[in-house]
Amino acid sequence: FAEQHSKKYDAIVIGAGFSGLYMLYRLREAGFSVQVYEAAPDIGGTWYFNRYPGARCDIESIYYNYTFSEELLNEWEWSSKYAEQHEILNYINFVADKLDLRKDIQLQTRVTSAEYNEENQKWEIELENGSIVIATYFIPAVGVLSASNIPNIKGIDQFKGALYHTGEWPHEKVDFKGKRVGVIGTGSSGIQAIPVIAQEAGHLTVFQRTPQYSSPAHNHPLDSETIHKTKENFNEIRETMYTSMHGVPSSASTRAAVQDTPEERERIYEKAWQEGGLFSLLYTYSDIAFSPEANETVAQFIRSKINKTVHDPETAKKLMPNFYYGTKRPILNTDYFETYNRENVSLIDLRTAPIEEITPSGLRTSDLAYDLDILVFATGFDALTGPLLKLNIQGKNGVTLNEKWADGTQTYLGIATSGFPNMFMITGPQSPSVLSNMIVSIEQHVDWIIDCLAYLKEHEVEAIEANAEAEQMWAKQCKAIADMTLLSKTDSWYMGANIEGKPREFLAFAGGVGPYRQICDQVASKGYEGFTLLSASQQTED
Ligand code: NA7
Repeated sequence: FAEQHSKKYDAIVIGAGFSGLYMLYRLREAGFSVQVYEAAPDIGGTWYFNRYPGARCDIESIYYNYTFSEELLNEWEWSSKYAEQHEILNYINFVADKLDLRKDIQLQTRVTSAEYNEENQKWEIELENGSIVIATYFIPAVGVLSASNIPNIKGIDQFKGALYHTGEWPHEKVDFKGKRVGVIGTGSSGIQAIPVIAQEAGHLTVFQRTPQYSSPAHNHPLDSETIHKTKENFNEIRETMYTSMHGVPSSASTRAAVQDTPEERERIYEKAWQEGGLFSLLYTYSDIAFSPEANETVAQFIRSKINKTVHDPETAKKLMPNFYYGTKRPILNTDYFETYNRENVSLIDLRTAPIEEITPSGLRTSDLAYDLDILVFATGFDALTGPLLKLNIQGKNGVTLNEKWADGTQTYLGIATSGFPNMFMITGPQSPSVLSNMIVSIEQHVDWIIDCLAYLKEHEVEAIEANAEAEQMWAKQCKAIADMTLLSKTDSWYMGANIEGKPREFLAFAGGVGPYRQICDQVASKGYEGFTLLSASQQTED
């Protein structure tokens, strides 16, 4: 039935954020028929949903844009060093209009399942209204931080006030004026939102479980000279981003922290602190990401900054982070620690008194009750695997992705997974995406996928599938690299540690954006080594 009556495309892409839009553009340019489905009422993905107060990108705006088109680069101008959510969303809309992308995007259309039909080697994708569409290639471009995590706290449905999650922020302005506001969570989202909410709220209570390292963003309007210079030199800048560790045009020093005196280290850390880049402190020395001793020197530097900023010693003590610096994504802030000096802000340490219950009038920890009008969950996401597992994907032999990944994630290059032919993930788990400037990773994945599809077409290949051995090797490699660093020694969402019952494993490739690109290119140049290619005549090539 599905085969006869359904719409058919070469490719179906799910999601109209940065990755889905670029995938659509490249597929169309390469002559493939393509349809994008987006659950939201409009395009933008992450930047459509994360419109909480203070939301902005932690990568410098001049590097946080598509790099594939000179025209787009030249026509767009960012207003500040770190762009706000609404400006990034404007940029996405500008690109969509410029490239005439909307005509192939169906909005407000949630994909409810996707099933691989082994007989005809096609994907059957079911939409919320029950209709089925058919595609040769299935490309989930669903992002890595799009499945909001609202912890299952007792009584959560009883709350009579307004309840929000930062990742699903409403379009209407939330009025905090004079209100008693509670924020749960002090990750990147909480740290961005807290200073802005504090300026308006009657009283803000921050419920903190784990104190975080954070350094000042020193955000400022961009001057025309910086913009001009960036545009003029973009070819070289792009090359440096592509071959870098994190997708930005800077890199770590080759000097070890232990080689310097404490005074010299202090001078170097202070300079990085004043510069304000996301990776500035991490890049001061070569051994910060690897050596506990070196790491402690920068951790101590940040703690002393917190101490100097926060007036009340008790509050300062509660704000002291004590995990390895850089093993969670570094956080830039604007007046975050200063906010705790305000009269209308209080900090509750959930490590000494955990939340026991949400009540109709607020929240109760093990020792006190708090009356609240508004409760903001800045509690993060079921990162990386969460958005994919929500899609109900079924591959060969009736095996679902949820079954396959129940005990651990298995991918090849973070792009494909065995048993799911012709499915390509953009910025999937076990790729460097979350450790990088996301757009650089997105473009690299999309470009690789397009080259792969062109190859398949040229060689009359019907189906491509990752080999189980190749993905086992890839998982081992991801783990080995993470274990060489301090990354896997901290409970973070990179480790799946923020979601109850999620397998504990390092979910990214930590070897760097540049080396990863080389590996992917090598795989392609060897005729897609590690994949099985099934040709039209059912001949298997390797
Ligand atoms: P994060 O970084 O996952 O932060 C979530 C915060 O919420 C973090 O402080 C958590 O504490 C806290 N949290 C989560 N669940 C609970 C419960 N049940 N009780 C109390 N506190 C809780 O998410 P963000 O949205 O801030 O940032 C995600 C990424 O977006 C970020 O890395 C950037 O790349 C952009 P915990 O640390 O788990 O103790």
